[in-house]
Amino acid sequence: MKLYYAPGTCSLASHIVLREAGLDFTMDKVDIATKRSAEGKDFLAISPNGYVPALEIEPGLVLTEGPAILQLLADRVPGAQLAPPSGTLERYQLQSWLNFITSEIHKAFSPLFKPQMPADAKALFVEQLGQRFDVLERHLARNDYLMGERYSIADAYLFVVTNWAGYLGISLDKWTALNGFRARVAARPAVQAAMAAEGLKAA
Ligand SMILES: N[C@@H](CCC(=O)N[C@@H](CS)C(=O)NCC(=O)O)C(=O)O
Repeated sequence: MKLYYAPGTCSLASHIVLREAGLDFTMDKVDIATKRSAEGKDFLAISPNGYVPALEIEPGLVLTEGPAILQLLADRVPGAQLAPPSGTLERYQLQSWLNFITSEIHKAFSPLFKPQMPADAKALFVEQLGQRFDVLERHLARNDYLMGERYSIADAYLFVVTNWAGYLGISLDKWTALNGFRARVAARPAVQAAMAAEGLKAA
């Protein structure tokens, strides 16, 4: 399998899970501005939306969309217990979290990286993020991880998107349970190895 990635972006969640699951993989770094990969590929021919992550499962077979990739990776190695089995209520709960992260958090952060976005629009997204963090805070005050006691692919994804607060100068200090969660995830060897491989500072 080959992961198309850009350092520190949402593709880091897939990278972490590849390592957590102990899968064999290679990586090709994508320049998301030019849509060229380090191996010289035209990324738009691989992933028509031009965004990472994209997972080449085998030559010519590519899966896009982070939450789908994360679930495929978890399902490839059931023994790693990174996602409950398909068809169970727990699996739907995991999908609920993945959807919450992707639509309510990931995509509220995205406009904050755009220089052309007006400051007052950015302030609205920061306010919305704060409301979502309040809900996460209450959940993580009672649970070590999103799914309760067991770490899952949703935790890797939440860790990655909340990491962006640091890049943007948004303080997470008031959300102490969220910070405790982030520290637990940051301490995982797979997370540290993935971040180091992408040239990122430890969270
Ligand atoms: N819906 C996609 C969104 C992926 C996405 O937003 N990727 C960002 C990095 S976090 C990206 O590659 N942006 C570059 C672009 O859109 O041109 C997913 O969930 O996988």
